[in-house]
Amino acid sequence: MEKQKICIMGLGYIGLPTAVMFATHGHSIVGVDLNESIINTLNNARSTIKEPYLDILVQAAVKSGNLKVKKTPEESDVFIIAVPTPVKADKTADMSCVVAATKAIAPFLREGNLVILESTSPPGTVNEIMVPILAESGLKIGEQLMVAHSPERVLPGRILIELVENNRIIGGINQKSAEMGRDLYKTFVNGEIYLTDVATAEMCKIIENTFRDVNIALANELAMICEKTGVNVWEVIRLSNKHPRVNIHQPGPGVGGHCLAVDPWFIVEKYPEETKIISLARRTNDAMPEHLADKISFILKDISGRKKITVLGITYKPDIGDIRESPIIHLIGLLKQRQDYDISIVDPYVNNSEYKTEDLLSGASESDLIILGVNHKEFASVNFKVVSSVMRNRNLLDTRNFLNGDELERLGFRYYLHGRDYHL
Ligand code: SAJ
Repeated sequence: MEKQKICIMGLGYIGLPTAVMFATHGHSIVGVDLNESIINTLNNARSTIKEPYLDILVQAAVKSGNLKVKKTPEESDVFIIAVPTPVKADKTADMSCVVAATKAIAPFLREGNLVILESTSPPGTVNEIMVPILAESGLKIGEQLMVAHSPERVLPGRILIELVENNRIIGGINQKSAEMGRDLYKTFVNGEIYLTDVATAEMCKIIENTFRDVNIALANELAMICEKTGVNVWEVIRLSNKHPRVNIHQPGPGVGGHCLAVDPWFIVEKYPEETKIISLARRTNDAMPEHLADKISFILKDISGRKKITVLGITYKPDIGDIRESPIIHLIGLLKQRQDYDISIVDPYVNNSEYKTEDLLSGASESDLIILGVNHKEFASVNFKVVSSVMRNRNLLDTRNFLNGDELERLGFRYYLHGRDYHL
């Protein structure tokens, strides 16, 4: 495909990697973001997001002259919208960034342009929210201006690999819009590209993440049942998954991140009557920190004086630094509300002024309980013999079935496993 000028609105977790992929494959990219510090950092060829290999690609894209970052859009061949679509306190989607980005590009649209929405959005967004704004350009939608939805599907921690390898769905407001989208993404996508209509593409994206959320809720419900039964949920899942058609997900402290913990609400908002399983699953996963807080109160109930808890890992999943919607952060909040615990945090991936981290030995010093919150790979090689020597009481709660319980018990720990031990 000949070189295209592509304007990408929003340079976050999806917009930035997408921009550098297009830029390093020969297209000319205008990246637009409202945040001055993001603009300056990127124009200095430094990445604003921690993601494997992204810094190298940002450098290549900016130094080649193919990626320029600014505050406002300009005339282009293609416009890609990759702005956040968070959920509000009332669990409905906050579409203000999509609306603002669509309004911002409207004055720069010309005949023959393609507008693509990548942000995960409630069903109906393209036709009900975007098309009326785009029509204000005076261009005939579907004839002079093409519009498509190509939902992002990449996994944080593997974004660049998955941008290339994953299959993609592109939904167009008509066949031509979808085909133009396919020709563009083929620049760097090696996976299959499936064409469909916008409403189908919107529904696919939401249900993919909902599928995972519902399955995790089932695993979490099973964990709570197993605790009452005195059975080890991890062993139940391991053995059940030997069945050729069973794939039970992993229980844990809850579901975090900006996707699984958010997207299912978009479908609940639109179809409240029908989404009984989906909303119950969402609430089940959201309640897991509460369940763990009860368990922690139980573990610490006989210890007198002020109690200290050491939390290993506060991110929403392992080996990344992202703490958005992290269930462990919710758990810390609940623990602070319930009792005046001393809480120390150990997390090699987090550098955050609100959540100060400590090194392991000072964090564990005089501690009454270690909680393994996230299974960062670094925690697999912790020397718990040394750690135990600085603790006041040797209790350990493993929320992920990550540590060697037998070994810890040999070292004098009382090892509590989420999904197995809980006797109120
Ligand atoms: N989790 C469990 N048990 C499991 C799997 C995950 O408790 O069996 C928890 C994790 O600990 C984490 C949360 O769920 O807190 C989400 O983690 P994840 O790795 O499942 O997914 P995300 O949110 O990082 O990325 C998802 C991906 N969607 C799917 O796998 C269907 C990704 O492909 C999407 O692009 C991304 O959402 C998105 O942006 O929508």
